[in-house]
Amino acid sequence: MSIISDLIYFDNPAIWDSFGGTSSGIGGLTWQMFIWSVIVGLLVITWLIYNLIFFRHKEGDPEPKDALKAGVFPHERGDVKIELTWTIAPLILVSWLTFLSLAPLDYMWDIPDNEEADVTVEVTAGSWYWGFEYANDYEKPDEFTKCSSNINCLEVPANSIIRFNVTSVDNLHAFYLPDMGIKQDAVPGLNTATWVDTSIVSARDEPYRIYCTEYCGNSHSQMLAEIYVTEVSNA
Ligand SMILES: [Cu+2]
Repeated sequence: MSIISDLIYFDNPAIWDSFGGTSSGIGGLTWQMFIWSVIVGLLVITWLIYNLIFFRHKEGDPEPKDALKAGVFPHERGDVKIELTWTIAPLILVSWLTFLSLAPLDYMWDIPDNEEADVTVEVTAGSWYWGFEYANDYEKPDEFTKCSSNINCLEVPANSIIRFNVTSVDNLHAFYLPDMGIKQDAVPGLNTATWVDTSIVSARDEPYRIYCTEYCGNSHSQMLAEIYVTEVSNA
């Protein structure tokens, strides 16, 4: 697969797999964001170094007529072609990346409602803990044995759609599960929601980590919780 077609095609499972990802679509996007950042970065840095070296003022150089003067915009240096290029090229690039972002954003924002989700979890953030409560009289399967309390520990079934209703009892926090690619603000007085399909991660005995990713005071960095993804026979 050539680098050109990698840049053009949104769907690229092979490359996403090598990035340790979970979905071909989102992986294609991540790869594109990365490679375009490298290309733009290289162009800018090369251009900067070229200008630093070739336009450096040397001893004995005469003062040019378009020399920079404090407070005066050097109109003589204008170049319509360059101006148009660095306006239009980034515009096309940003429009393209925005277009690519629509599909994964739509996927993320298409949150299953309580009936569509296999499990709905009420997530309550407080300084500094995560509280979890199953909603809709969900009956905990017998296989769920890993959490001794519903503070800072959550167990969910594998291969299931989990909806999280998130809120906070005091100040801003943010519910963050990097392994599953989700993050949602926890705002006092506001009910936010997010969801995950647990088939994107493997069921295992060790937990996945949950972090707070909105600075919320002294013990923000210790505001950690665990989520276990457990194989359930009748899920
Ligand atoms: Cu925090």
